[in-house]
Amino acid sequence: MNRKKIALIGGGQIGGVLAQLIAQKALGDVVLFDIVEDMPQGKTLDVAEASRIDQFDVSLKGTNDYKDIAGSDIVIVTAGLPRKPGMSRDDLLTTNAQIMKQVAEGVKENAPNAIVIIISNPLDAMVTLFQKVSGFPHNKVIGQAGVLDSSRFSTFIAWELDLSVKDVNAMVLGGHGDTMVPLTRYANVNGVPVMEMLEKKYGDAAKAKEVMDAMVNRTKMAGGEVVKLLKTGSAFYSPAAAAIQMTESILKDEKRLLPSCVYLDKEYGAGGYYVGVPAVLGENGVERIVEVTLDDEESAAFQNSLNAVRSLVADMERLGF
Ligand code: A3D
Repeated sequence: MNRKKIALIGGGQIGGVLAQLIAQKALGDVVLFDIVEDMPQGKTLDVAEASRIDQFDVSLKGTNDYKDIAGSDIVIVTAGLPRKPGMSRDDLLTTNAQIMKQVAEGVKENAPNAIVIIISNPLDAMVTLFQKVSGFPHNKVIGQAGVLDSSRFSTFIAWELDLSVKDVNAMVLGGHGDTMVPLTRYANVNGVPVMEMLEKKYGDAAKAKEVMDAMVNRTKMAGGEVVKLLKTGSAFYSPAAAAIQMTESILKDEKRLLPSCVYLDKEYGAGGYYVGVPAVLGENGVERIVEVTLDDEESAAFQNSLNAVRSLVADMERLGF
């Protein structure tokens, strides 16, 4: 059997949706790992029992044993605590760093050739830590944040302009926190600049800017908006959908240009940090990093976000990770 194998580390809210989406899209066989006994076995059984209805033949296995992830082509990590109302992503640092260290050791030992997508927060620090502990090549350790943040931004633009989100192209760069950088100047609807459409709608450049600023702020706070409403956890449908888009691009070698948390050395003057920028994702993981031309204001915002990532990583190192 030549099916791809996808291991999901963490069988909570996002892990469960990931298993279902992978099955429905028949992307490959699924192994769902969690430390909680029986739960991943129960979730995969539940998803598998929809196979007749959804017409898929992939196998699904729940497990508490890392050995079952052997031979995985892709590993998606959601292990870790989600936010509660009032918490920032960075508040999760100590607990999730301990978990991520264990996960990196388990993946290194059992699936050394996998390409890894991290979703656990605080995202930029968790990707950094996974790569450090596993020693995997940088092109094979990627964080998911930008695809989701960009989808949120695109959704708000579509609602504002009252048109299909399918035609909206908008990208968010930077770290996955309040300093993220939605690129307003590049945002367009099938090539037509969003700013131009807003100016026509309101007949006033100042009002158009005000509306765009509000969408930018909502994008930055979008994760917290969901946390506040859910009260018991954070977003899970949309982060899972985002990681699936990245997974598909890698497994099918689509080479899509997706905003991803990737390792930057000389690019963007980052000097050895993981942060969100557009990257081509294909069968080798990160195949290319695309440097967007930023004006002074965008560049300052990106540097500010990079500094936030630097200080988060420094905090993590001070904690001994
Ligand atoms: P949740 O439903 O709590 O699932 C996390 C799972 O991790 C639980 O089932 C735990 O049992 C499991 N777990 C804990 N410790 C370990 C361990 N050592 N090994 C393996 N599994 C373990 O959370 P969730 O699925 O809602 O969110 C998962 C993570 O994703 C959290 O850190 C969130 O903050 C993060 N998240 C990121 C984004 C991004 O866009 C980056 C969006 C939403 C959530």
